[in-house]
Amino acid sequence: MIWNEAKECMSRDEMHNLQSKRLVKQVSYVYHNVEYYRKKMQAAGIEPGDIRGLEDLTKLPFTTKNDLRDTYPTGLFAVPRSQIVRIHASSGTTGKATVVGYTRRDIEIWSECVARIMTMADLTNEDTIQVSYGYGLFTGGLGAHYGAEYIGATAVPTSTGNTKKQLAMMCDLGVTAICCTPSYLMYLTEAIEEQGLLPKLKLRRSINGAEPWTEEMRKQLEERLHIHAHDIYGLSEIMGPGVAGDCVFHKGLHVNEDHFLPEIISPDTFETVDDGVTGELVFTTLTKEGIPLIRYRTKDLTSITHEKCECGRTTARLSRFKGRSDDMLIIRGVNVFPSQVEAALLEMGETSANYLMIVDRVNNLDTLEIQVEVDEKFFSDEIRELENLTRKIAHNLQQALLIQPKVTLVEPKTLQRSEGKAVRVIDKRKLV
Ligand code: DLL
Repeated sequence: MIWNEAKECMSRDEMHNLQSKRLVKQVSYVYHNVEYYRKKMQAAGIEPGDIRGLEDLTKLPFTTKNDLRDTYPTGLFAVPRSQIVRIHASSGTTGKATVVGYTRRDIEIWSECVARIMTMADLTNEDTIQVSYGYGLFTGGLGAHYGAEYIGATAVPTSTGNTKKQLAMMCDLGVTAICCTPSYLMYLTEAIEEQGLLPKLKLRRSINGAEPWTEEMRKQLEERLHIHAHDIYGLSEIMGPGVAGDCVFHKGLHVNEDHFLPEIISPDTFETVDDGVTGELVFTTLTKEGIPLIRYRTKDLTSITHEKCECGRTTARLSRFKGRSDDMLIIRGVNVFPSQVEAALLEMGETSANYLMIVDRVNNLDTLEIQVEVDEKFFSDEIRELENLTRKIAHNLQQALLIQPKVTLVEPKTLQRSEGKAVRVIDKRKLV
């Protein structure tokens, strides 16, 4: 089944024309409604009239997370607050979150994009879909939920955590599909095996994303749970889950290209690279009203193909994501930048900015330990004082990162110094 055949199967020429038309409109829209963009375009010597179609795309300046930080919280919104019906947020590179806003039409389009991807994964209104992504400022829960309702399926909004309840719902309600991070599905798989629940499950599909995973991990999940596992990609800045997803042939993630225009660039030269060559994914929103973004650098590394897929869809496909070109970590589905740790530590004054993040995966769940060097002035031999300080640091870091790290204090000048780039992160996770 294809949710929107007219859009997902149009000829490449038709798609090119549609994207060109929408690009011209979106550029004029941001120019006239977002002061920051107007100034940015003026500084680059560009007027909306200079952009006549896709061939002029590369004349436009890039947008990065820094632009969102500089305009925090809502400086890139293109409509008054009265037209914003929903806010989501994700981690910024320092203390400040990245805030995004949606109009009613944005939510409608988002829901359709997720509906297309669920349909690609063979889900229909006959399915019962458990949504085990977090509901809240994170886009995963509500994004998947609206898509599930859009196709008329039965949504079960369990959100994250409470594995016992998750498993009870799955068994008792005859859940046929689950949306969650691949690492959480791996964790659930172990619990299912341990408790011998597989015969009680009706699960047949999963839709996993929000973090990098491998083809090997997909195969393992499929074999151990007797399901088909699908990849879903998205990011808050562009929309949330549903920017792209893979069909039953698993030959790359189909981009909802009539709404999000993809480019792959070399992160070094910023030039467009050829189909099949790995580079950084850049998106221009084509129909966004709340927070339209022009040439947004996702920092995600992948390659693209424009060949028609066996499933009949003609939309461009992205290869499985290969990592990122910046230092963002995804820990239990939460985006974490080392710079957030640094900012939080420096704000406290009692610690130095010397820290080491150790990320691991134990029983399929991510763990984060942060070793922190205490400032000489505040270092004490009193165990109670050190315990209090540890608790305080852990609390502040949890507030900043939105996940609970294990904090270990180390004596001044014990973390290894480096002559070049400081090593701030040791990621011991193996993706399989
Ligand atoms: O993670 C949106 C989402 C929710 C996608 C649920 C899929 C499922 P952010 O929190 O803004 O949004 O994080 C976006 O997560 O730039 C990638 O680095 C990473 N990411 C998301 N999906 C995938 C995937 C959501 N399928 C960032 N494979 C992105 C690899 C992914 N990385």
